Amino acid sequence: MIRLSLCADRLTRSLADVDPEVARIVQEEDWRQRRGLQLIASENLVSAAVREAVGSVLTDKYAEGRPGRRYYAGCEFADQVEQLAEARAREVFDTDYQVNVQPHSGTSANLSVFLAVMKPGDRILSMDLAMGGHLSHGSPYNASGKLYEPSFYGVDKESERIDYDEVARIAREVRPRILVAGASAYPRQIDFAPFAAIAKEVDALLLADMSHIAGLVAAGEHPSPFGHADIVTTTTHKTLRGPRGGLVFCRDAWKKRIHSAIFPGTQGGPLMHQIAGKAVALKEAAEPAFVAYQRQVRANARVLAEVLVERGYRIVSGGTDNHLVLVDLCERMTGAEAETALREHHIYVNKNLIPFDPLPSSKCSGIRVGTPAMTSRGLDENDFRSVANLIADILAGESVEVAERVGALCGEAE
Ligand code: DSN
Repeated sequence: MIRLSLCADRLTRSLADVDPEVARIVQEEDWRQRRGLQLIASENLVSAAVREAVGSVLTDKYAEGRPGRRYYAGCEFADQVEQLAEARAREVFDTDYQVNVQPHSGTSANLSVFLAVMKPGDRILSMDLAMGGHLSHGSPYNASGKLYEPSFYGVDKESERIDYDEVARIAREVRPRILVAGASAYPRQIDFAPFAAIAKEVDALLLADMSHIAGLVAAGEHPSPFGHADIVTTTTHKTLRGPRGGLVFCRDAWKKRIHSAIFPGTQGGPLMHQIAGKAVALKEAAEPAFVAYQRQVRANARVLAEVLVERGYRIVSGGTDNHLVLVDLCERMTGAEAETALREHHIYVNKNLIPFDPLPSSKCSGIRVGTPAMTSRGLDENDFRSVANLIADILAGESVEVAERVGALCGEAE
């Protein structure tokens, strides 16, 4: 029958066959990722298994609601995969907190938390975006800063680390409803115990946004916020090495409000294919190889910082405890110029403000360099020594054999 064969055709024809234009773009992005050094600290490379789950038929299913209590029929497999993701999330982070695996992103996870526990106009105290914080923690450009009243703490001018006494001083003054511990460009360990003590003293809730460090936390390579924070949010696609998305964990008392703030509060139907990918990534994160991977991520970041110091750059806070290095370009060029120069040689970093940066965010005095993605490709400390020297050579305008050296590192990574 013509009708049937047309249907079958639509369901089975390949992307390259149906849409060569998009197929080409995907292929070129695949090539760009393989032939370059991916050093953007918030990026990583998922496994083929995660990609298979994300590209599965689960994308077709509407499953509004929670497992076992959906608004649509036919959710038995959606329930299974979501319950699996929830159980694995608790196991990976060794926690009995409640979890919701439906947030589409870290920002939507944070917005749902704010909706759950605050009224418009309530106060948030978080790290200043210009000091390493995140847009969704009260930036005036984000809904979190438009609906709520934000105040910010920064880092100490000398140590360029969080000064917990200063956080406490501001918290006493501001009396926030929520204190946020979490950053997107902070190379040092975050100590959740003093944050919890401050929150308790001023009667605030502590939200730990561990998006950048979730993989390190899962592997025991960074202290855990569980047991300290009332609510923990994370993205799944950074050091955790899953598909794009978010998770929210909370103590029992906040369970009902958090679930309903995610759906129907801020989202409609969950992305079941993404949730399947999260489940796979969380299984991978429970394997011993994941611990070895996270140790290598940190070791690589340390070498990167050391060599850049040898090459005359200043590293914000003097080093790194995690997966990223914040490089002060010491006025030799702006972060924007460095980003462009490196990109021309297939090395991808992002311009970044450094603490107390005199330049605007369109220029920046620094770059942020991260090790998760290239460590996923198999690079070790020796390779990262070469990566750091390559970066320094390019920024110094020495382009001798740069293409070959980048190519060798990418080949190394195959
Ligand atoms: N955009 C991410 C980062 O680069 O850190 C945070 O959402």
